[in-house]
Amino acid sequence: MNIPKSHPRYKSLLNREKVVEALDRGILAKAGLIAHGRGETFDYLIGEKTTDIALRAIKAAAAMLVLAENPVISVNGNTVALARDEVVKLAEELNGKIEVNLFYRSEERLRKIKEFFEEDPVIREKIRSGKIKILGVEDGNKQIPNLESARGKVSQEGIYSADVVLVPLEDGDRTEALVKMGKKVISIDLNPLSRTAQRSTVTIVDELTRCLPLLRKYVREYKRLDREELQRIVEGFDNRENLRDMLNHICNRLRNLQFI
Ligand code: PTJ
Repeated sequence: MNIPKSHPRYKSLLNREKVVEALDRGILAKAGLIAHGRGETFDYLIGEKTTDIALRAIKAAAAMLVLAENPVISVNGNTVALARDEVVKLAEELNGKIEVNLFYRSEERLRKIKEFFEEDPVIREKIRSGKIKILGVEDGNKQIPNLESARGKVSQEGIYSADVVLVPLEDGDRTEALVKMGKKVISIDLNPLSRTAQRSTVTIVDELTRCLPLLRKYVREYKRLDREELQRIVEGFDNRENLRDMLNHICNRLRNLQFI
């Protein structure tokens, strides 16, 4: 569909197109459409902008990623459909590790998602030269303890040995299991009430495609800071307080919204 750039909901419609296309290609789980719709609803309530509250979480997440020894970006169908290129750019600023980890896991979807990365010549070259690694497809043979869902299958080189895992939009059980393993989990989730949001070390309540470029910007900037300064940024952040602020923001907006 040709969406005119002047359309007030251009970005949102473009993202819808991307998820629908990814469904047709077998990259997105069917339930991914429902998850996307839930995200849109929360974004409406938040105001479809990166709030200062989310920005505080983005900064803490960036500092945590720069401090990490072995960070991994976990991707599912929705993340790849919406933000493949941006995920690659962020991974390049870190150690290059991206792991495909699916709730509705099938060998076919794992393969299709890997192929989706590889079909872009620029990304293919980055994979060939070792700048980027797509893990979890052939090497998902380690098990996250106490996690029965298919998300429990992870790569030794990736999520299993990671100290910090970036988890854009997912269901909550894995976050809890990763935190129990002693890992720090940074999640991106528009729903501040979700289990993922509540259990993460740092929760960025913002739309994925809006916050990833910001996260990358701060990662680049923070690489120039010393470790003590980075620690201060991380320690100065309180996730529960941030989530509470976000809920208050939504409540205030609802109270003050007028019909147009
Ligand atoms: O690809 P798979 O097989 O791993 O499956 C992925 C989905 C997303 C289907 C699966 O993890 C799932 O069912 O997730 P949930 O429980 O629906 O949670 C998804 C969360 O992401 C919801 O809280 C949404 O509000 C949120 N969300 C949706 N779209 C976005 C988003 N958050 C940020 N940016 C978005 N674009």
